[in-house]
Amino acid sequence: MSATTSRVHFRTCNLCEAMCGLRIELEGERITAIRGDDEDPFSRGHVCPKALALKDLHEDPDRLRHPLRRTATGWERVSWDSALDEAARRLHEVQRRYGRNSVASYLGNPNVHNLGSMLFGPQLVRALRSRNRFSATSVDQLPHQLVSYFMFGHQLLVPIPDLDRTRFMLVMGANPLASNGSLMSAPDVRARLRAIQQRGGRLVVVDPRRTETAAIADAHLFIRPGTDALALLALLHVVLLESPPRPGPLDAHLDGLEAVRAVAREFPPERVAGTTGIAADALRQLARDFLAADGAVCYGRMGLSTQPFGSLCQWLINVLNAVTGNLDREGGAMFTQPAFDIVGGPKALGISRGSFGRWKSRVRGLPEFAGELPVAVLAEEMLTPGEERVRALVTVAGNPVLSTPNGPQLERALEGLDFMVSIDPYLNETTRHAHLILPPVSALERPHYDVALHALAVRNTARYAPALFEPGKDARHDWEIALALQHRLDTLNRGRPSVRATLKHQAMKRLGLERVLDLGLRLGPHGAGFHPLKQGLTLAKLREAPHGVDLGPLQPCLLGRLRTKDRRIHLAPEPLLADVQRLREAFPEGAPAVGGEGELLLIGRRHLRDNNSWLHNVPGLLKGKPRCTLMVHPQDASRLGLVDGEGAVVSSRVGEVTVPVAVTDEVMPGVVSLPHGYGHQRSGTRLQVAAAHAGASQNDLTDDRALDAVSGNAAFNGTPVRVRKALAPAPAIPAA
Ligand SMILES: Nc1nc2c(c(=O)[nH]1)N[C@H]1C(S)=C(S)[C@@H](COP(=O)(O)OP(=O)(O)OC[C@H]3O[C@@H](n4cnc5c(=O)[nH]c(N)nc54)[C@H](O)[C@@H]3O)O[C@H]1N2
Ligand SMILES: Nc1nc2c(c(=O)[nH]1)N[C@H]1C(S)=C(S)[C@@H](COP(=O)(O)OP(=O)(O)OC[C@H]3O[C@@H](n4cnc5c(=O)[nH]c(N)nc54)[C@H](O)[C@@H]3O)O[C@H]1N2
Ligand code: SF4
Ligand SMILES: [Mo]
Repeated sequence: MSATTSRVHFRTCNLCEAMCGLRIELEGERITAIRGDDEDPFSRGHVCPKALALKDLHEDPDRLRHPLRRTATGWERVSWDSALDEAARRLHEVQRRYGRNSVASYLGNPNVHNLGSMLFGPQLVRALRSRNRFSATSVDQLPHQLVSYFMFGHQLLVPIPDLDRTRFMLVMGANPLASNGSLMSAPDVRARLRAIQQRGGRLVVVDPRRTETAAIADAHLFIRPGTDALALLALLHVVLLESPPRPGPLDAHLDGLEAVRAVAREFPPERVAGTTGIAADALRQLARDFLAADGAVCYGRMGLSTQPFGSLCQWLINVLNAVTGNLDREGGAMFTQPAFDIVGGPKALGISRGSFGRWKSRVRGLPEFAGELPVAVLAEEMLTPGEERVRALVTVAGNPVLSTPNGPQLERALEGLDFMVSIDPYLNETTRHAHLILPPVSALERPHYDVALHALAVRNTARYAPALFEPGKDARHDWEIALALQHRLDTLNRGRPSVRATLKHQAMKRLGLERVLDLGLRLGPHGAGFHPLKQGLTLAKLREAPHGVDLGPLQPCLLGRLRTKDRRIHLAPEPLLADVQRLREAFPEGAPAVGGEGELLLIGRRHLRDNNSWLHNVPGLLKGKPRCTLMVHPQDASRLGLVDGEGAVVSSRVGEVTVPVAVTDEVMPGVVSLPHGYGHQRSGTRLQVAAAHAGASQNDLTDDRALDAVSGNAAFNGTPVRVRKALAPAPAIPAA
């Protein structure tokens, strides 16, 4: 019998945006507990049930540990060298035959939570030299970035609610109690929202569903999906035309106020009440309460970004915060100053301030933003014949079959590709179409620092953790895979090996992650620079502070960080102003905004125990009642003959799914809600647990033609659907 030693390891949870500090207890190499780290100054001991999944994911027998190569009969294990050589050679061959743009890339959400991918991923994409770059950005927060680029001159100068000091928070289309906050990293968001009320402030939620967040709010207003831009214009109408001006710290730096006022003039609350479903009095009161508060902030997330007027919504939110004097002010919408500054940071990171329309997608002519095209066009770029048709794909930490609109069409397109390689730890709905799968180490085998999320947090903090486990000898980090593939592609593109390039590659490899991070920390706003005696952050200092370092509350800083060429804040960027015409046409005066005859509007939802598509192989998170149900209002249910717990067939322009019904007045009449990220019934995957809790994919219904017209972001929310009673019972979803 050998005595095992116990030890404790501290790290940050990488699963959602909240960055909770974890205290992981081990006996030898076995994890015995994962708890919240009480000494983390930011998360103060908070965790959610997903934290435990880090252990399950690490130990998951389905998680791939070696590169796999597809054969006629299944999958075979191959060596890293042969997999990387083959991947580079085949991508290069496709590009040589059909042109650079015939290879596309798709980067999924977990890249953002991965230090190595943040620092080394962009270089792999660059080595592909293709205009067909895609990512989860365009099914998520693209409107925020586009609007920040237009208004503040940098796509990542995204205003963050000053949650801990605000006295009035208007939440539109976000459900932080389930999502734990997004573009608002805030561990224990429930306590932080409650604290607003405890200091005498108010929380108001505008959502077509009475969500978990709405349930703790002081007021909840139902809104018809897709009509938020109208409601925001009405709020601006009251603020700009019916109320005395409220001076703000940035007034002298705002351009375009008159243009905004002219638009707002057209939309008094009475003009939008019928369409939005919010009474004129309620809108007027909301605007006045917002104005009266000493520090107010309007915050809108997925429900506003992923709808047909996503960019208008995010723009009008920034305008509302600015004209009420709440932009860049304590208690309002502020800008984080992270230790590793991706806005002011080194260009080498590959994060540009943004760009718009430098090229267009081949088939539909949608504009690029910051070097990427909207992923809603990916399938058509593969399926539509012609020069530069996409014939090969690289996916990195993405599951677009389940996460992008019209998933089934994308599946058909993937089947027709000449070549596909996926950097991913799972054989799932997307990677099953790959020829090669290159699995990285698990999250516990890598060092962690949240380059992206520290930059979007409600407080300036920094926290670093070394790897908990040594990766196996034959395991590769995401960044190592990216760098190795990039080097091979560069060599093939050059046509001959180059001593200089090889030396550079070796230098990068040796330099490694941690030295790049140290450099970023030293050069950042809280950094020590290179002066040995200067106080300030270095990686060494973060290593000495395993619970993280508190760098204080957000500070007004916009004027110093503004990146517009004229150093002004642009309240009325032309492309957004112009899009108001589309809004007028979509909702003429007096128009009710329900779907067409017999149609219901489908919206999404998140649950605390899900995380997009990829935590469904963790048994502990699937306990309890099945969650992939269609919420239907009792009135609609009785009209359509739908019964709680029985099946319904939901159909849209692009597809059909059968799901169990949950009858509830949580959703407003005319609206149905289904979560995304399910649909694990597809054959040929290696996800034993998920397959037994398959559910149906919401993106078998969402439409690749439904977009926010300005940015090209997917408009998942408000998909018109028809619902009928299923004749056969819904496929059984066994409880765990
Ligand atoms: N547990 C869990 N946490 C997560 C995730 C997860 O899958 N599970 N995903 C993570 C990711 S990638 C992200 S981006 C964030 C997202 O974070 P959130 O945006 O907070 O998450 P959602 O739950 O999608 O919230 C969107 C809300 O918009 C509402 N809505 C839908 N349509 C409309 C509309 O037209 N108008 C208005 N006003 N509201 C509308 C929906 O009812 C829903 O309540 O969550 C992150 N955190
Ligand atoms: N209908 C609808 N669709 C949506 C949404 C919605 O609200 N409604 N939400 C959208 C949003 S906000 C987002 S962010 C997207 C997410 O879209 P995606 O990023 O495409 O999908 P995920 O489900 O997050 O899948 C993540 C993939 O990364 C892999 N992975 C996990 N960790 C790592 C890692 O460390 N390294 C590597 N290489 N791979 C890893 C997983 O195995 C999985 O294959 O979905 C979007 N889709
Ligand atoms: S809230 Fe997010 S960061 Fe915190 S433990 Fe849960 S999944 Fe991890
Ligand atoms: Mo997301």
